[in-house]
Amino acid sequence: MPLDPVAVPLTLVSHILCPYVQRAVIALTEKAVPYRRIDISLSDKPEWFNVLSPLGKVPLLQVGAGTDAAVIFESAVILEYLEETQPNPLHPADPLARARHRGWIEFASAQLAGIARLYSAADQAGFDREHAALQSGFQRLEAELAKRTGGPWFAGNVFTLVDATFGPVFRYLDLFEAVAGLHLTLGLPHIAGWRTALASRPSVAGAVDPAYGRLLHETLAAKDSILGQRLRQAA
Ligand SMILES: N[C@@H](CCC(=O)N[C@@H](CS)C(=O)NCC(=O)O)C(=O)O
Repeated sequence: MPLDPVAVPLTLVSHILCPYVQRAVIALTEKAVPYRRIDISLSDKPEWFNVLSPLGKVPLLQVGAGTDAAVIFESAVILEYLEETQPNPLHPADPLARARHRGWIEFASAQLAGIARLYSAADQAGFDREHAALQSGFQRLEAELAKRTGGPWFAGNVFTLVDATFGPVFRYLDLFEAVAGLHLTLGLPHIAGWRTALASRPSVAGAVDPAYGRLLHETLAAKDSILGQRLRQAA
């Protein structure tokens, strides 16, 4: 039974650049669920956030209001909760397909972790290692996409949570390509088509603030890392 958002308000505690927040925003938008968003600073976390967040990470979904509100943490768990309580399913109905999709959501998280290691790598050897690992992950994803019938989405013609989780992954690649000349999905046509479709999906395009591109660029360029150096040189 879907929750009544008026009776049970939802609040997404967020950060302007966080890719894990974006997946929740995309799911909420696709499901047309009203919610309130609160952006916090992660370099100076508010005390109320430290109290609420067991892992000290965004996103958090607060369900309800005031002292009775429940807190859900971990983006994949938030997606599952929204799936179980809100309309417009984004998981396949078939249990086997659903389990496979959960696996690919985990794969998206692994690629995000790899992207964070890539932009933080302080020496060339570490950068090259992370670059190769990410490329190999995208090749594996390409092989998976090649098996599907139809497109442009992960599961063919239906937009699912796997799409919601890869939109934020590919957003990083847009900056890496445009500014740092870094091409992680070159020669992978299925991913290329998927990226184009995701970039023009309103829920994906609208999941970030208009200042996102500039802020991401500034944040990564400030890093004492190989990629930070490249971005500073390109500025
Ligand atoms: N596994 C978590 C990852 C969330 C995460 O890493 N959030 C980052 C921002 S994108 C964060 O809050 N970092 C703050 C910190 O680690 O202190 C999820 O899926 O929700």
